[in-house]
Amino acid sequence: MQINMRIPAAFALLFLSFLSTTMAGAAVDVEAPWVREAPPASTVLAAYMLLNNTGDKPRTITRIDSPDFRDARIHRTVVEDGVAKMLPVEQLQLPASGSVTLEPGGLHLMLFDPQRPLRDGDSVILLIHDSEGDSVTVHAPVVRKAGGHDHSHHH
Ligand SMILES: [Cu+2]
Repeated sequence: MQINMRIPAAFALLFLSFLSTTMAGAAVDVEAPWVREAPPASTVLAAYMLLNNTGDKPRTITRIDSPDFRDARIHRTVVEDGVAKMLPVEQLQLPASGSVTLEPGGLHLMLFDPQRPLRDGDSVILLIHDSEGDSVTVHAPVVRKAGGHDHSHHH
């Protein structure tokens, strides 16, 4: 009797995991998200990731935000006359079956005023919203890495 009771539950779980996989496939898929650990005095951090559009229609990322920070903005680093500048990016276009990379020295997510001190090994939540009204929740590890100081420039 106990076994008979458990089998439907197992099938329900299988069905639920199938559903969530299907729903994730309809939206944007995020690979290798990470947040660069900032110096202790810094209140600005940068996050990087690979955004994949698994669908056959273009998608637009309209906003990325985080409950772990007061604010978050997508930026692009450009070098003009040998000086690195960061420009706001209002929207990120993902071509059909294409991807966009946020990486040091290029596109990145700027994270302002963490709600708690964040050190290497911690994890933060990022919410990626798109023009279809879908959103993806991502757990991004905080990593200590040298170089590519996107967060240390003027704001
Ligand atoms: Cu920036």
